[in-house]
Amino acid sequence: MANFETVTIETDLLILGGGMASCGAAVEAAHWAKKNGLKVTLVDKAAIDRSGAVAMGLSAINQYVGLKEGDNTVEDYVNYVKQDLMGVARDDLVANIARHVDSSVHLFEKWGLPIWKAEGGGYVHEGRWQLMINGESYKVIVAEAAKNHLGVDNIYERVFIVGPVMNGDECVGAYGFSVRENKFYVFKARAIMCALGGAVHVFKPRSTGEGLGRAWYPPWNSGSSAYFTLKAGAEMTCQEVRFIPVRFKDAYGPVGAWFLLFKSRATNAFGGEYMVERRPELENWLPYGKVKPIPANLRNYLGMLDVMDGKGPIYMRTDEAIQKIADEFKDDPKAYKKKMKELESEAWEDFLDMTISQAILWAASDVHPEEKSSEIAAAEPYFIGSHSGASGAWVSGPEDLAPADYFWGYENMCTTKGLFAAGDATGASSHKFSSGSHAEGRIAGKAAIRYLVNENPPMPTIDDAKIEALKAATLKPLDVYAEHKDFTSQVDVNPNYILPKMYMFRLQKMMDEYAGGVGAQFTTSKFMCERGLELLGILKEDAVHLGAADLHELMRCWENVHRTYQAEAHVRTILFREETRWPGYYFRADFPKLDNDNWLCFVNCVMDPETEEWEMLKRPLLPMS
Ligand code: SFD
Ligand code: AMP
Repeated sequence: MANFETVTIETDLLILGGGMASCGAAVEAAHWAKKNGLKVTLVDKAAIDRSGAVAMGLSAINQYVGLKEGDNTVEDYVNYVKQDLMGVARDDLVANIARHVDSSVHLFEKWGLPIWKAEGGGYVHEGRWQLMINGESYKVIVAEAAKNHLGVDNIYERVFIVGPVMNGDECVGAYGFSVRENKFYVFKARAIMCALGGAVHVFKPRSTGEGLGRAWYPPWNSGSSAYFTLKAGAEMTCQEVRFIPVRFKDAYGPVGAWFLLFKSRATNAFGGEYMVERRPELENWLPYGKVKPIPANLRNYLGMLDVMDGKGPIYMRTDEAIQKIADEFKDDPKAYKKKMKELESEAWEDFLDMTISQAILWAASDVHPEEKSSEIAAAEPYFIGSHSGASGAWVSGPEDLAPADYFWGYENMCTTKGLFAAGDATGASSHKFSSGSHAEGRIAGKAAIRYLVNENPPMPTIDDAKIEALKAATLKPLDVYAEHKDFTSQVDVNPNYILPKMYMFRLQKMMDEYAGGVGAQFTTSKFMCERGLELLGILKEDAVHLGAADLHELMRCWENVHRTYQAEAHVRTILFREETRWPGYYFRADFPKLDNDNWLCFVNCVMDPETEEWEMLKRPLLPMS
């Protein structure tokens, strides 16, 4: 076996991941831990200054309720989220985040994040819930606060978490390895918070050759939250609710600022506006087809109908939108010129703040947004419980809001005792985005400390033999590669192992073809899902033959194992829900309609961590208490 030192760390609360939710958890948990003499430790596969989805920065904060300003109520936000998800969301979880999110935003501002201010005072809104920011350094600012509260000695960077350490049905820690040194890590903890992000590259991306790796959500979020919680025996929810973002084509520039701030139209190649011409289609999806704003998946769907009718490409009319705003100043040439300059720079900054590659693509292809429209397209599916998807762990709500069936003692605790989750790792509480994920992390971090204080669980003991077995399994791809690499002259073609990239291509191909990816026009059926599961089963058998030449490839191997479990949870749940509830995200060709009588409910699943047998469950949608 590869020669790796084993490093064991004991802590009271272990925070997994260093993204928005974890940085929120760190700040809050550190505060309460200090009062109670407890230790909090955080682990990230990368460096927290630039890790996770906000690594490149963001140009907007998408959840701000404005409670102090009297702009909206918590109920307004709950209604918005529920409507956008075609009726399927946990009111108690969404409300809990909505009532705390503004304070996270105020903290960001206090820590130095520049939020745009209107001339008469107050924040500049992109839309009803969204604030414009100069967010290139957003993550650096949020990470700095987490570091200051936790202390850098309690932060482990560049340590990849492979999975949970279980004692029976209790989660007692996590294990993983350094991606820079030959070290195997075991973290023993009395409570654990999982916030390892969403999942990208489970489906075949649109770019498979040149541009491979470019995706909307970060490719380094690879399904670790789903794997960790599933392997800890936690119940999962909404695993069918993937997110398909419509984005500027090929470099995935965001559309929110264009639709909401610049009030741009999107039109097909014939100049027709699908949101207007296809309006009658919305009658087929009532009551959600009639709500405002029209749910994201239905907006997608109307555009997709145009594409399927051969009316593509679809264009964002940036030129027209900019011109329309500037025209208000056309009687004053000096003011007009100034406004044009300002709009032009806002257009570029929107991308430079969070999707730099889109600005590069514009520059490389001679696009002047004030002169020329740009193509937009529906992207490949992503798993992201914090945005407009909903997949994640099924967690307890807060005592004052959750109905009895949704409450088991501590906010954001999974159905596995002592394991908490937040951000992309929790389901049925969509539209939290960066700010809501931070707020949810704070909620979970505080609840985890309360759990430690109230229940005082013992520091776990973990059998040495179990640690050795986990270590051997974790490092196996290095051994497989070392043993067989000289069998062929070409390292990527070898009958004795499969390299992580090949494995990923295989996973992506089957998900694309059988589970409704871009290549299948987002369409699947019972028979396609069943065949997909058969092929996934064979892929899982082959995972033991993954080979890794170095630490980086070892990480790639485990990322792909994590993706596989996210994929399986997804296909099983799509198969179980016999209706089409989110056209524009996916279609069940054999059940092409909404079925509110039978399926206005959550679909949950649990995987037995040992036998890996799955149980599918229906859970009722209950209002807040
Ligand atoms: O415009 C392991 N998001 C947006 N949110 C906004 O508020 N405004 C926007 O403008 C947003 N847009 C946007 C967004 C994201 C991206 C990528 C783009 C545009 C291009 C969404 C938010 O970013 C998102 O909701 C939150 O970041 C979610 O927070 P969290 O904590 O659940 O996930 P994370 O921040 O990605 O952090 C994950 C962490 O886990 C680590 N990790 N560590 C150890 N071992 C492993 N195995 C690990 N696997 C992952 C990561 O390194 C990271 O630290 S817009 O498009 O809507
Ligand atoms: P996006 O850039 O698509 O992630 O959008 C940012 C925010 O604006 C999210 O809260 C979206 O739900 C919202 N949004 C984007 N486009 C629209 C639209 N056409 N109508 C209403 N809300 C939108």
